Amino acid sequence: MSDSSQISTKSGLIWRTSRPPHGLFLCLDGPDGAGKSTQAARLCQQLRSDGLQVLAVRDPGGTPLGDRLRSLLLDRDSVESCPRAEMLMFMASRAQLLAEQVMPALEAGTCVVTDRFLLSTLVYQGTAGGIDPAEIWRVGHAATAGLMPNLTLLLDVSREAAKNRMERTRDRIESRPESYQDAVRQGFRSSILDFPAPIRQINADLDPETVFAHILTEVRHVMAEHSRT
Ligand code: T5A
Repeated sequence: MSDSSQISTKSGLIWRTSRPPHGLFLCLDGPDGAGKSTQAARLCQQLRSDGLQVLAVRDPGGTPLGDRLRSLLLDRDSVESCPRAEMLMFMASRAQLLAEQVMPALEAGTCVVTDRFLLSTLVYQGTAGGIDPAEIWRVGHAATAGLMPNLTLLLDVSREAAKNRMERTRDRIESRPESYQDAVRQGFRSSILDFPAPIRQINADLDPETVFAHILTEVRHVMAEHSRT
C-alpha cells in the first residue's frame, strides 16, 4: 500500500497507517466481555448511515483460512497447541485477512472496522501468555506488512462487568483461569503507554449508549484528521 504514512517505530520496525485516498482502518479491542462486538456493529451502522462504504471483519477469522484457524484456536474440543504455535496461527489468520479483505477494501477507499487486531496477540499471547513481546512485534510486522489501524479503541472493562456479560459457553481462551484474564486486563491497560499507533482507552463498564458516544467522539476526531492528510 503506497498511500500510507510512517507513524512510528517499535522494536526497530517501522509502522504505518492508511491515508487518503485509501480508507480509514479502525479497530475495537479489549478483554473478553468488554462489548467489542456490540460496539463494532453499532459503529458500522453509524458510519454506513453517514454514507461511508464500510467493511466489518473479525480477527481471527473473516476468510476461509481464517475461519478454519479460528476453529483450531478457539473450539473447546480442538487439538492442543504450544504458545508459539498458537501465536503463529493468530498471525496467519491475520495475514490472510489483510491480504484477502482489509487491503483491497482500504485501497478501494472503504472504511474497515475490525473486531480485534495485533494488540490482542501482544496481550493474550505476550503479556498473559509469556511470549517475549519483542518477538510478537517482529512476527506481527511480517504478518501485517507494518500496517496499523488509524485508531484502536481499547474497551477497558472491570472483571465484574465482564463476568456478568459472559454467560454463554466460553471458548478455549476464555476458559483459561482468572489469573490469565487478570493479566490480559492489565496487559491492555499498560499497552497504551508505548503503542506505536493512535490508541484511546474507553471505559466499557458504562452503559452501551454512553460507551458508543465516547467511541463516536474519538472516531469523528480521527476521521477529520484522516481527511486532512
Ligand atoms: N485472542 C484473539 C487471542 O488470544 N489472541 C489474538 O491475537 C486474538 C485476535 C476470541 C478469543 O481469542 C482471543 C481473545 C478471545 O478470547 P473474540 O471472538 O473477539 O476473540 O471473543 P470475545 O472477546 O469473547 O468476543 P465476544 O463477542 O464474545 O465479546 P465482546 O465482543 O467483548 O462482547 P459482546 O459485544 O459480544 O457483548 C457480550 C454481552 O454483553 C452485553 C451484550 O449485549 C452481550 O450480551 N453488553 C453489555 N452489557 C452491559 N453494558 C455494556 N456496555 C455492554 N456491552 C455489551
